[in-house]
Amino acid sequence: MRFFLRLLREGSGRVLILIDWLFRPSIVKRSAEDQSMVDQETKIIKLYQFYACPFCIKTRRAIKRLNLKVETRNAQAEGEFRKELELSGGKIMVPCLKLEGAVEASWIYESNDIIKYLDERFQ
Ligand SMILES: N[C@@H](CCC(=O)N[C@@H](CS)C(=O)NCC(=O)O)C(=O)O
Repeated sequence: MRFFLRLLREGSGRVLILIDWLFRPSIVKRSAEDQSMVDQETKIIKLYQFYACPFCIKTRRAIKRLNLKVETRNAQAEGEFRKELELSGGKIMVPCLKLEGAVEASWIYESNDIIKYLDERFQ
């Protein structure tokens, strides 16, 4: 059952990726100076995600729309990013946004909360 649910999610995710690609969002435009400030600010932001997860696709679309350079980290495959998400973020659920701080990082789960945070900060 779990396998079929995963298959369904992967399949629908790939269809969404195609739709997302066909209907690209209109992108926020900034002056070169403003964009450079935003690029500076987004250096500490990382998106932990799965490639074909519908919630991740929605979040990546918002990042694209807001014209943000946010590094994406694959948390699907076993490895350093998945482990970090579980141990430091608190659980394996994607998308999850990591905001690196001088002392510690904060982690935002839930696609709607991530998009709200990015919209409020960068729109
Ligand atoms: N309500 C969450 C749902 C996120 C969710 O269900 N993510 C799935 C992937 S599509 C997940 O992380 N599952 C954990 C796993 O597969 O290990 C959101 O909107 O971000």
